[in-house]
Amino acid sequence: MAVEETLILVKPDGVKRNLVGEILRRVEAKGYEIADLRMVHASRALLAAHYEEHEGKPFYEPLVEFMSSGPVVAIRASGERVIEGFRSLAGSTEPTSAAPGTIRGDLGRDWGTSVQQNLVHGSDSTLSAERELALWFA
Ligand code: DAT
Ligand code: MG
Repeated sequence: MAVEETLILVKPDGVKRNLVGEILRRVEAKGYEIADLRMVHASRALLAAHYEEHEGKPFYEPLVEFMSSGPVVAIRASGERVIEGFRSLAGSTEPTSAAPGTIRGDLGRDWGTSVQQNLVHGSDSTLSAERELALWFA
């Protein structure tokens, strides 16, 4: 299996809660390499491009609103099967029911705004990883 790269985002809730270090620690402890990292207060245009697959869904507007509510940390991580591996570290989308041991399961919960504040984003395929890395590390 070839070495892959993926885009990880620590979302505004993770930054506000001072969990950047804890999330990076888990990525590094798993053995992935932090190849690049930047803090960004994302523009609406960047978020629209990033979340284009969700445009028109009921949660789209609140999602873009939330993602522009504060800075996020964008990480280029690399390693064998890192795309799948980080999705596994992150846990399932809903933090309340995400498995303990995962980032969302251990550190996230429902704060009254449904599944929105789930701390991290991770690319879900080689195609989306390539597309998303080009957006965030242009
Ligand atoms: P994931 O982040 O696990 O890949 P996704 O790509 O389906 O999940 O959705 C992107 C983000 O949108 C997700 O992290 C949180 C939000 N979201 C997804 N489904 C939602 C829903 N039913 N209600 C509110 N927010 C939702
Ligand atoms: Mg997704």
